[in-house]
Amino acid sequence: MSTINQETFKSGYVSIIGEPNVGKSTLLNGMMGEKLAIVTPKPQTTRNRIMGIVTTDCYQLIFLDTPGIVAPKYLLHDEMVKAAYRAIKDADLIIYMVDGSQPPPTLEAQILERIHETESKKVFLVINKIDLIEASTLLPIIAQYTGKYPFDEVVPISAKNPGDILRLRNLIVTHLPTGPLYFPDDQISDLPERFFVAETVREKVFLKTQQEIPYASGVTVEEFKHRSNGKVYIRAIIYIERLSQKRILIGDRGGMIKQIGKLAREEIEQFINASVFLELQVYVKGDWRRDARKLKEMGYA
Ligand SMILES: Nc1nc2c(ncn2[C@@H]2O[C@H](COP(=O)(O)OP(=O)(O)O)[C@@H](O)[C@H]2O)c(=O)[nH]1
Ligand SMILES: [Mg+2]
Repeated sequence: MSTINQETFKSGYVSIIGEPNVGKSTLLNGMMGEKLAIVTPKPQTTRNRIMGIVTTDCYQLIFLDTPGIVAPKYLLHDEMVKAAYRAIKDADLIIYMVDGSQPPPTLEAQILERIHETESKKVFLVINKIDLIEASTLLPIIAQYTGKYPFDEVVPISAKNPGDILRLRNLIVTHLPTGPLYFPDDQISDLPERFFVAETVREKVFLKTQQEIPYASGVTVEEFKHRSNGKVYIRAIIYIERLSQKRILIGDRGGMIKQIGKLAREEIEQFINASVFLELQVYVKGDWRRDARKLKEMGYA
């Protein structure tokens, strides 16, 4: 891109907030046209605020995907909820996302109060997953929400439908002020490659394991080296809380960890566009989710 027309160029921060599993990360990925945030059918997949930047000749949108708002049980949850509320503080536009196929969220009143406190310029209600409901039920669902807050727009979508994403994107742009290019036009995030590598490994753990294990695991990337043969050598550690969980994660003759490693490697190769040697190690680190220092080490605080 050459130069922007400063009189007409629009830009702003758009924060996506809501309860777990409503489709916030799916929306971010849809807006980006590529996968930045990991997505799984399990709630509480996202643990950090994730920035995705979309730049065209006419606008720059800086999306912030956030962890779902929950009633905290661990210090990790505390940090996740704090990260979500921090992300809406300075937003130019807040997207409050709900799942149209589910009853109204339980923490709705709290979330709306926090949105109100931010005095954020614009607030959209995005009702997601409308592919799962009958068209005739949509109007009553909209009515259910609009009485509770003076939303600037109410937008029913399916975050998996590119047409809906485009419609929402255009609507966002019309509500944003003119503004500067905050980031270089080729930058897609403020997070380092290592972060996305760790997240990809964590996603595969989420997808391949059950019950407590996904939630009891955290991933750090210890080494990330470009070798002279063109390959990238990556060593990552999966932290888990108990020895019994470690056994399951490693699996019979290492079968589980091999599967996780293979799925993660294939995706990392696509993301960084190089062939990768991925080494995964599993360490037991009891109660890391309640330990402030360990959360810091893992990048969650
Ligand atoms: N049917 C349907 N599923 C969706 C839609 N958007 C997201 N999902 C699914 O809902 C689950 C949670 O999505 P995710 O983006 O991780 O939600 P988040 O926790 O709010 O970030 C995943 O299994 C998604 O594939 C949608 O529009 N329709
Ligand atoms: Mg998410």
